[in-house]
Amino acid sequence: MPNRFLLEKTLLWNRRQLLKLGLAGIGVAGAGLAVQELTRERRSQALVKVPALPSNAPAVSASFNPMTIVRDFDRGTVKNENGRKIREFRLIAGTTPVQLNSAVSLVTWNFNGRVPGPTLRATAGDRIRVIFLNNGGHAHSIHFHGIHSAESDGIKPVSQGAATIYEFDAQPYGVHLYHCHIAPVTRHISKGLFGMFIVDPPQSRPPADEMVLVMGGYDLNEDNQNELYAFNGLPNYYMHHPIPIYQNQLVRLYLLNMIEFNAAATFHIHANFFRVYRTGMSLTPNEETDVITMGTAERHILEFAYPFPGKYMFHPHQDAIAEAGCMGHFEVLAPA
Ligand SMILES: [Cu+2]
Repeated sequence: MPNRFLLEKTLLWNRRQLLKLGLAGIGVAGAGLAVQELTRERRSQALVKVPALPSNAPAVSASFNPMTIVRDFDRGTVKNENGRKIREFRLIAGTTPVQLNSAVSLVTWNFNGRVPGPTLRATAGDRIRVIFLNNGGHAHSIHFHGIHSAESDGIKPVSQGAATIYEFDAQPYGVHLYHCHIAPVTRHISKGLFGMFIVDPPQSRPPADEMVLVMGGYDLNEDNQNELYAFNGLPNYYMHHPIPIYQNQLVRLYLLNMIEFNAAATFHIHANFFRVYRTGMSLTPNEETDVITMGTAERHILEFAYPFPGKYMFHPHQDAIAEAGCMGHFEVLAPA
């Protein structure tokens, strides 16, 4: 994760808060496990050809670059405590001004300096520990989708400057999400406090070029309507900076709709069809189509491969949403 150093520094600075949470002494015994995890991941990645990212794709900051967000998965720190595998994540709520287009700058509320927040990733059955520090200036929280106890449900406000821990088992496998749950939730979400949470099945899915797209909307004047929309935080970003993929390479797209104020958003890819794994909860596809409708917080895995090189659009087929920023391209390249 690009901003790990920054996070460590911030959390070290807040060691007193960690001590209060009883966490300061935890986490020395997991090195062997972490190496095993990395090796498994590298072995499966070695089978997949992924084009280099375009070097001219601009970033908002060191921690916020939609081109790297596409293939950036945060697997946390793996630890072993009393024989139990723990996967520990650190999330910090903060505020970041973002130039959404040449005319509009917005102070986003976000996790770890980016919209969407980090794509957290675990395997079914892992014990998840999320250390949450709120530096966001308002009360916030993190509510995870999944199956867990009421105490870990993340609806209690965490005040500015305070920290808390959410702990639960990663279940069920699928593609899920997390978001702030402080009222008005529409405002906290539409300003950027959301992210994807992937729980892999115990048996891995076949190797693929895996990527993340999160659809969001920005209500700039607080009239409960969105004036701008985006994939992965920045309106029209992938329209100007297409996502490179290889011809005939299986792409596994983790797709989440976090658009508030619109009852639903659709998603369509040009010149192709995709297989849909609804909520990512099966290893066999539920249907094959070229446009899918998703309510807020709905998410799916889509799989496809492009047989012909060239540039292909992807966007919601509600064209008003597409034309207000939710628009992108894949650049399909002949294999090198
Ligand atoms: Cu919030």
